[in-house]
Formats: sequence, structure tokens, C-alpha cells
Amino acid sequence: MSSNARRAVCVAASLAAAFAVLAAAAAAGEAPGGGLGKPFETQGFSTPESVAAAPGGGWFVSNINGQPAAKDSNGFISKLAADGSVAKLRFVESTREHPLHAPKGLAVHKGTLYATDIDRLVGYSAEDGSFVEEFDLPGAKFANDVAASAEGALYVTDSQADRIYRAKAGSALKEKPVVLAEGGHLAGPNGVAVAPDGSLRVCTTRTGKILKVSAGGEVSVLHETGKTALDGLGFDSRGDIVVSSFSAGEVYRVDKAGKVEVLAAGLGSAADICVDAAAGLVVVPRFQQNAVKAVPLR
Ligand SMILES: [Ca+2]
Ligand SMILES: [Ca+2]
Repeated sequence: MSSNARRAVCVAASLAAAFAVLAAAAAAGEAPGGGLGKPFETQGFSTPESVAAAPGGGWFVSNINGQPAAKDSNGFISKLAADGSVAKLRFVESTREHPLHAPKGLAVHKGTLYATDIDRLVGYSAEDGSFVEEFDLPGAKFANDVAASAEGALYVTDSQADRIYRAKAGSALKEKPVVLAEGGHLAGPNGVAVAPDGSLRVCTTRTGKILKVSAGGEVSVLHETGKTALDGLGFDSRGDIVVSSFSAGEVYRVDKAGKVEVLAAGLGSAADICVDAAAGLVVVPRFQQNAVKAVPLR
């Protein structure tokens, strides 16, 4: 899950705010990144795939509810309060006019919550969950994660079509999404996050790589983690990458030299995480356990 008004917030809000937070923590004698938000675990979801921070606090959680590629009109998005309790289980619901089948990646941009849904990208009000806009993703098979840049570029990975799409927030009625990059070298692109310079970081399902994708679509390998089934990623307050492995049920920090450190283990199926540097938490959707667990971002 990686992604981004507060995945942008989970990333961007954080990078700016985090240094102030770290300074305050240091002044208070606390460990960096330690403990503004409290760890929690919340049950009762239906195949949760992605978590994104909500404007004003708390988180959104996508619920596939059934098979990941089934067009079954029963997907929904939950809203959690800042303590991890469920504020509204069905904050966004499927409707006859605007069906929601199997929402996965989430990103917030300027008050709109975007969710991928198999072959579409759908936007809802982050305030009340009402429908805003939707994009068809031509040729998409399994749209997975989404991330938003500060300028409103929306980047969507498709881990079966081996593609990355780019759409423009607010433009669904006038501009079609374009394919930014495609090919087997994307190796099942899954989590996507926007770096401060506007380039993308993408983790791969099939090879355990972390790729850099430029704004022009050039792809290069940044890190080989040696891990499997990477799913969601974001940045900590130092700008290092934090990434989950679905198959291992673990979360790692990958520093700029490529050193991999285990931050959390025993999570079961760790899908698209929200790395919330400001809160000092990694919020992990436990896909097969129907739970969401927040662990400290040490
Ligand atoms: Ca479903
Ligand atoms: Ca994912």
C-alpha cells in the first residue's frame, strides 16, 4: 500500500514534519521516530490490502472482501481513528452507480482518497466517502498500488500487466491515464511511493527488487533486497525505504547503501503498509488475518 497525500502524508507530510518531530523528541530525550502514535492491533476487516493516513489523523483501510480479481461489488474502505479503533467500517461502500469490487492501493491527494480497483482508479471524498471521479486503466489486469505526487500525478502499478500508469487528479473527464512504463523488467510491480525529487520507488513481487522510475519512465534497479513478494513501501524520517514482504510477514528498512534490517516480523501476510514517520508507526494490513497492526517505526 504504499501511496500518498498521507502516503503522500505517510511520506510527504512526514518528511517535512518528521524533522521537527525528531527535534522535539530529541529535546524530550526520546528515541528518534519513537512513539508519538501508540502501537495497536484492530480486527474485523475483510481481506485488508492497503492502509493510508487520513487528513486530520487516523487511517483508511481498503477491504477487498473476497477474491482479489473478482468483480463482486462488495469492496469497501474503512476509516480508523488515530488510536486505531474503527471510526467507520464502511466509510466508502460500493453502490449501483459506482461499484467497488476489490479495492487495493490507497492514496490521498488534496482531499480526495484514491483507490485502485482491478482495472480502474476511483476517487472519493476523504471527508465523507462520496464518489468524486473514476479512471479506466486501459489494458489493466490487476491494478495494485497507487501513489500521488504533490502536483497531483497519480501513479498506479499493475502487477499482472507489468505496467505503471500515470493519471492526473481531477482530470478523469478530460484526460485518459497513460502507460508510464511497462515490461517484464518491472517484475510484478506492487508498492509505489513518490520520492522527494518526484521520481518513484517501486517494489517488485517476483524479484524482491526496489526500482527507481524517473518521471519520464526510465527504470533502474536501486536495491536487490533478497526478499520475496515485496508489497508496500514508504520512507522513514531519514529518507530510507521501509518495505513489507507479504510472503515472509515482515517489514524491513533498506538504507541508502542497500543494507536490509528487519523492523517487524511475525505479521502473517503483510500487504501494503503505511509508513507514518510523523507518528513513528508502520501500519500493516494483515491480509489473511483480517486485521490491521501498527508497529513502532524504530
Ligand atoms: Ca470483493
Ligand atoms: Ca499491494
